[in-house]
Amino acid sequence: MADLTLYHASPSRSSVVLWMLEEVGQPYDIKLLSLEKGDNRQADYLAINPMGKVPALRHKDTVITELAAICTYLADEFPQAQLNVPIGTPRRGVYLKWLFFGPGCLEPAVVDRAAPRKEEARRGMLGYGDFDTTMNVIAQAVAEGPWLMGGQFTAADVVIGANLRWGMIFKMIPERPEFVAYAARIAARPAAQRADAKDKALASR
Ligand SMILES: N[C@@H](CCC(=O)N[C@@H](CS)C(=O)NCC(=O)O)C(=O)O
Repeated sequence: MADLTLYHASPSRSSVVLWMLEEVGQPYDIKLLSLEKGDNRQADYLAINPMGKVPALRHKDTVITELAAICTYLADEFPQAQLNVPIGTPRRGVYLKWLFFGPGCLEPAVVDRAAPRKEEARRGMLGYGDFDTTMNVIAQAVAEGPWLMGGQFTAADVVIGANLRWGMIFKMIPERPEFVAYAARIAARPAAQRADAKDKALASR
């Protein structure tokens, strides 16, 4: 049994952590849940994540939830994979900005657009401001690339990149040339390819 166990539904937001685990390269087990059958609402899983959501990651005796937190944790815990920017480096501030930008700005901007409110919220009330500004900020960062932190691929690319990839597949994010080129760079990564293949096999079970 590996020290790391991913509670996963295939495909879902936990697929982001599956990719991250492939980037990290440490052994891990998968506990597959069916959201359709409501496995995530059963008492044994609610004891792991009371939110009833995937992903959750067990590392030894500790359970971590929230995909951006899990990716940040894995990058710091296994620095040999060089997916983090270490404490003590000012650039870490920028790296953390992108890790928080995923769940704090990108995801709410995309979800709000897909499921709009009856009454439009004031820009100042929304943490992401507005959809177009959010997209422009990311487009500029990935255009400079190849990765969000320049030459170094990091956990921030997993968090933001997965969201862009899925968002474009589901037509929730515009296929801007900067995003398409960034997604192609991601798709060429062996770890992303391994994760995609594993997820496909798991989904067909
Ligand atoms: N804030 C969570 C969101 C996780 C999430 O919404 N997961 C979905 C799958 S994509 C889920 O578990 N849905 C099942 C449900 O809510 O019943 C994260 O970023 O990890």
